Amino acid sequence: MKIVTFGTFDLLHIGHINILERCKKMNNGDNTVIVGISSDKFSYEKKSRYPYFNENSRIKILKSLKFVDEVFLEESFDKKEEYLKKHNADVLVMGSDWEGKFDMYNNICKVVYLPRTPDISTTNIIETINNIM
Ligand code: C2G
Repeated sequence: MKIVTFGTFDLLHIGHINILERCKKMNNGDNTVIVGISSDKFSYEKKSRYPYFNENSRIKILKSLKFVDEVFLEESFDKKEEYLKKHNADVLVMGSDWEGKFDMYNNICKVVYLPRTPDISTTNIIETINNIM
């Protein structure tokens, strides 16, 4: 199956790896995992701050992972339909923080929300390190 997922994937952590691993292994398959990585500009629009690592670094990091087969830049929410069609997605996977938000794409592919890994996020890492320094 072709699995498409989206995210910023800044300061890569275990929560990111867990969701990518579950995409790869979903339905006991050896799926093709295609990741739409938020561009720096799109990340700023979502979170009012730029990612710590720029989009070229984040693309290179994600491409080097064994659970990831392809990456592309996600430039806006509005282009999701275009991206899903272009990549012939069978499944759109997102973490449960996005529960229900992408149900409108059920006519293009299956939409699945997976539980987030508890107690870790990029924001949390930045805040913790800021408090130490
Ligand atoms: N994630 C997770 N567990 C965590 C942290 C993140 O499962 N502890 C998942 C998120 O739910 C998401 C993916 O990892 O599916 C990437 O997380 P982010 O980089 O925070 O992605 P985000 O900025 O929410 O971008 O169009 C959708 C967006 O581009 C999603």
